[in-house]
Amino acid sequence: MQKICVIIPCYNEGLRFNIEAYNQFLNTHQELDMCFVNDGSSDNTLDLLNQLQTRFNTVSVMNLEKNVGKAEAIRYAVLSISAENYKYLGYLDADLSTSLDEMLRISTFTSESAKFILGSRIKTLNTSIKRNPLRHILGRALATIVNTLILKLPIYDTQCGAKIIKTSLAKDIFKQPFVSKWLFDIELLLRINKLKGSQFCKQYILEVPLKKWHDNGNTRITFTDFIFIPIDLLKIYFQYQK
Ligand SMILES: Nc1nc2c(ncn2[C@@H]2O[C@H](COP(=O)(O)OP(=O)(O)O)[C@@H](O)[C@H]2O)c(=O)[nH]1
Ligand SMILES: [Mg+2]
Repeated sequence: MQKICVIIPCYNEGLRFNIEAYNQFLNTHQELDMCFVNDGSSDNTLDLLNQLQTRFNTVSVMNLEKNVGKAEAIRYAVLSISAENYKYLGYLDADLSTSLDEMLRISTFTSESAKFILGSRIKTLNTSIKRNPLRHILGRALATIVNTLILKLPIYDTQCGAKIIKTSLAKDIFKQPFVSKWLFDIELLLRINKLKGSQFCKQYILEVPLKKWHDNGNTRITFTDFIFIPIDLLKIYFQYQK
């Protein structure tokens, strides 16, 4: 089986990067390759990533001299990675709010009928989902707006930072730059809808409830980023109406 490559964008992760968790996982698992993208960090992030690259042949590091933001950093990697080497590409936040074990678990859901897999943060008796309450409320409001007015598909959680996409599909939907900085996951879904239609979305997009998601409470998103979310939503609305 061709392997999955997980892209991990990293911007000034020096203080919160849990290199031990990465070491432990990489020592015992070869199922996932990891491609770290240093997004123009001004701290020691690149050194930490290089340490992992030296230690493990399942790890590669891309380095962007200037900061371009999460969406564009992931887009750069998706377009750079050779489609011949991987059947699926994924992406994951560096803070491991979704753990590497959970990422491995959701990767087992890939199949001919699951071409776009979303980790979903659904809090139930049987899951351990720890989110900042304000972020949770804002997330639910965002999902409601997106479901009813923009995407018109009942996707519970578009914003969880853990996704896996069939490489050929990823190459298509990452081709163009994104209009939003933090809502690019919504743009990806809109692009699939536009390219393939809603029937395809219903058939091939799979939401997998995560068993565990713990916010590490140390967000890289700034207050200004939050202010721009309604503006980004409007940009997306008009961009994808065309
Ligand atoms: N804030 C920020 N994060 C970036 C940037 N480029 C890449 N990232 C990465 O995007 C991921 C998500 O960031 P995080 O702070 O965990 O977001 P949150 O969990 O939604 O609050 C992390 O892996 C960051 O290192 C950037 O320019 N700004
Ligand atoms: Mg985070």
